[in-house]
Parts: sequence; C-alpha cells; structure tokens
Amino acid sequence: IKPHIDLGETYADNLDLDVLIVGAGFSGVYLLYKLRQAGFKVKVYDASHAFGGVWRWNCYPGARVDSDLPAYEFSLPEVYKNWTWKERFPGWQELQEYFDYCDHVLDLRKDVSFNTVVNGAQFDRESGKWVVTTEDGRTAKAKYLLPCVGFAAKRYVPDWKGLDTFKGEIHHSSFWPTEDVDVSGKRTAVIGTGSTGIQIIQEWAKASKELTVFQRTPNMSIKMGQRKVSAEEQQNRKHMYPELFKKRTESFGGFCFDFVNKKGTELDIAEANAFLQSLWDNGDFTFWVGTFSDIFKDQVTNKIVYDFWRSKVVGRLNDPAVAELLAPKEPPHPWGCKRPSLEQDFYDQFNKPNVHLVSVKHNPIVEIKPNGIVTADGKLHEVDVIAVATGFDAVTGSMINMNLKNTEGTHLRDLWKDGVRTYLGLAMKGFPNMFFPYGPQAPTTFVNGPTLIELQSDWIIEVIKKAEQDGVKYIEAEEKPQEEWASHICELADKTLFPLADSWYMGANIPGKKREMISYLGGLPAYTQTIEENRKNGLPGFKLV
Ligand code: N01
Repeated sequence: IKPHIDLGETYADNLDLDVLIVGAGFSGVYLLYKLRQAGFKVKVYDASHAFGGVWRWNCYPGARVDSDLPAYEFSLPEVYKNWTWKERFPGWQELQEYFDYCDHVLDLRKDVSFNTVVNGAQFDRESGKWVVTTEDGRTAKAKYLLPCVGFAAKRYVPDWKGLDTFKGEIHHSSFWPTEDVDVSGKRTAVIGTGSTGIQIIQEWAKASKELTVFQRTPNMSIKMGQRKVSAEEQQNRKHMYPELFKKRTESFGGFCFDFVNKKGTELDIAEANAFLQSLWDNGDFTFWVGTFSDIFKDQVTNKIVYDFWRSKVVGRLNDPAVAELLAPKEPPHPWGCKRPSLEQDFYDQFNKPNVHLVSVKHNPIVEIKPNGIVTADGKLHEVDVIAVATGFDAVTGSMINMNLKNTEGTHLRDLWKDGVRTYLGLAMKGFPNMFFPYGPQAPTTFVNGPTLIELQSDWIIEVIKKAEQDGVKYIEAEEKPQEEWASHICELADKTLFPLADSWYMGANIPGKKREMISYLGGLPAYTQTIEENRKNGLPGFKLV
C-alpha cells in the first residue's frame, strides 16, 4: 500500500527531531497533536497506511469496540463537538472513519510517515539523541522517543505443523485483508474464542455454509446492548461530555462507571442476583468492572457472578453437551480474570445445524493439512477458509518488536526475558528520554484505552516541557525504583484472583513467556495519583542529566 500523502519532509532520511512517535493509533495521535501545539518538532512513524492503529489491522468481520459511547474517544472538544457515531458500540469501519475525521480536524497527516516500519532504536548518551532506523533504510534522530505501539502489535500464531500447506484461505485476525473474504457457500473454521473469535464467529455462522469453532477455553461473554444512536441523542448529551470525561478518569476501569461499594458476600443470593440482573440489563462492561467491589478478590463473590452469568447463557443453548462446553458447571477460571467479550448473538449460533463446536482443550490441533485441521484424535476437519484468532504476544511483544536496544546494546527481548522491568509503567533504565503510554506495568489491560492514554500522555508532555525548560539532556529511570515497581505490580496482582487464570494478562498464552502480571491492578485513580505525585515532586526515581 502506497502512502497517500505527498512525500515531503516527513519521509526524508536523516530527520532531526525533538520527538519521534512510533504508532498512529489513539496514543500517537494524541501525543502528536498536543506536542505540536506545545511547539515541539514532532513526527510519527506508522507501519500501516492510515491512522487508527489496531483498528486498521484488525478489520476482520464483526470487529467492534466493547466500550460504549462516549468512553472510547478523545476528550478533545475540537474532535467530539461535531463528530457523530452511528452505534453505541462502533465497528471497525466507524472507528477508521473517526480516525480519518481526527486527521481532518487536527491536521495530522503532514507529520506522519505511513508504511514505515521501525526496525531498530538506540539512545546515544553523548549526543543525547535517539537513533531510529526503518525497514526501508531511513534513519532519524530525536531527543525523545515515544513508542505508542499499543498492546496488540505482535500477533501470535501457534507453531502448527503444516500451516503453510493449507490450500484454502487462512488469515490471522490482526492481518486481515482489506477486501472482503467471501465465505458464502464455504466451510469455515475459527480457531480461538477470545474477544476476536467471538466476533468472527457471530458473522461467519451466518455467512458461511458450515462453521467449525475450535475452542480451548470458553469465553465468559456478556450480552452487548447494541443499538443505533441518533445524531440528535448525541448532540443533546454533549454538554455533559466534560463531566463524563472527568468521570472516566476517576474509575478503576477508565469508564463512566465504577465498582459499587458493596461486597457480593454481604447480600443474600436473591439480592445479589437482583443486583446482577440490573447490571446485565445495561448490556455493557458494568457487569465486569462495575460490579461488586470484591469480585476479583473473593472466590465466593466471584462464583456468585459466574453462576448468574452461566444461568443466562445455558438457557439460550439447546444442546446440553454444547452448553457444558460453552458455560461449564465448574468455572474454568475465576470469572472476569480472562477478558470477557461482549456478544450480541454468539451463543444462539450454536443452536444452528451448520455450526459445530470442537473442544481442543484435551484434543488439541496437531496439524494443518492442505484441506483442513487435524486434531489429536486423528480427525480431519475439512474446511475452505480459516480465521486464526489466537491473539497476541500482548503488551510486551509490541515494544520488543521494534528491536529496541538499551544504551549498552542489549536487546529489550533479552532484558525482559526473566521479567518485565519499567518504572511507573512509563520509562526504563537504559532507555533515556523514552516514554511509552499504554504499555506494560501500567493499568493498560484493565482500562478503557483512550482514558489511560490521555492521562499518561499529559504526564509525558509535562515532563518533556519541564525537562526542556530546565535544560535537561536526558531523563532516565533508576534501577532500584524499577525493581520496587515490579514488586508492587506483583503484590497488587497477588491480592486478586487474576493469577489463577491462564490469561494473556499473565503472559500465559505464549509458550516460554514468563508468567507474571503484565499490568497495574491498583486501578486508574491510584495509578494517576502515583505518577502525578512523582512528577510534582521532581521525578524521584529518575536520574536527570
Ligand atoms: O486474543 P485472546 P483475542 N489452539 O488471546 C485461543 C482485545 N480485543 O485476539 O483461552 C487453540 O484473548 C485461546 O485459548 P485459551 C481484548 O482486550 C478487543 O481474542 O488460551 N486455541 C483464546 O481462546 C482481547 O482480550 C476487542 O485457552 C488457541 C484465543 O485463541 C485482546 O484484544 C476485540 C491456541 C485467543 O484469545 C486479545 O483478544 C478483539 C491453540 N494453540 C480483541 N492458542 C473489542 O474491544 C490460543 N488459542 C471488542
């Protein structure tokens, strides 16, 4: 795909910048706009051909966001005042349009080099500059490097024997063709039932002749209260947006709602179920991060929620054996400790004669043949098209992918081999003048993206501005505070049920990856307070040279 902007200075070799941003999704766009306003010379490199980050790559059938309006957008009045969504939970097409609109009103693209893949970056202490190289042979220098690469930039494809021999069409969800994949009259397969798999399954169950779903662990999906939203309805609410955007910064999950001040165990079961029913009727993530305060800490409360959820699902399924696979009597892991998806008619699809469910928990996929998928029991499941929805080397993989090296020349992959180390989920020793929003050891995976991204980005901007005022050559995290932050991340996780689930939150989905909590579990307000106090107190834990 060719860049559709003129190849001006942005595409030049030997750029010398104040700030280089990598990634043109929510973080990259916000930082570009705000840093440029503050007077810095900023450019963005992005591997795709347009704005939107994950929303450009993950354009698989049914892809849509699980955060409802207006949580999942910028709080910038210059964007929201004249922008109108069509659905309460917008799909990928609308999100791409939203980013194009941001480009239009914020005048972004003149500073973005698309189709540009960063393949190396290292800080030079002597010059006080990052040296960043790209796959097409360009080099840029910048005083500050801001990786804005999100948590899902490195896809995971299991190492199946014969993968290359498949004669039909096969696509990973995050590398989906921009043209339609026509499955009408075809036998399709979806491997994986995370948030992605759920969404593809809903579409392909309707569009293809036969669909076979390969499920390893059931997803505990919540009913999505999807609906059309009118321009008038949104316009009438816009005066409330400043208040709503403030509210989303004050909740655990970065939404306009929060956990209730109530433990599941304090109520009798009828009261608990009545409360859960009221959340269920919302049709959103209140049923996940807006429920009992002890949902992720107390096994009893957690089981109350699981049983309620199960009762909602089982009643929709005709075949008890299928019901037991999709919503087993005994929970496979504590409720909500793997990311639940929102679904519209996912469970209903399994009542159709053309939809088949194969559990690969104890009967894994062992080989891909030219005409289908072979499971350990020797059965060949013949298919024409495969969607690989097996997720990501999440959070850490995105940054490792950039081939970052510390000032000693050690690759980030090797530095994080035995465990992630960052300071405040924002910076790292050996990587001076590098800050990363929405990365590891921040609340990233438990928080609505735009909320956290704006808070962290504002912190980064203030730190850079102050450093420039004070004539600082570079800012670098120190080792001891980094170790303490890593311990803090583990301590927070150990007080919860999250470590009991084999999730990508714990790095458990990637063979050989260290099992550890990858995100900060203290909630957004505590996190924001910590980083803001650090900044206002003169950045303790950082060395300023
Ligand atoms: O990836 P996942 P995802 N054989 O890792 C299975 C966000 N997102 O792309 O659970 C068979 O969650 C694996 O099984 P198991 C969201 O934060 C948001 O779905 O490991 N199966 C699992 O079922 C989400 O959490 C939105 O046992 C194998 C699936 O593949 C994150 O992105 C939409 C397997 C992977 O699920 C990632 O979601 C989409 C194997 N060898 C994504 N290996 C919205 O906002 C793995 N699996 C709506």
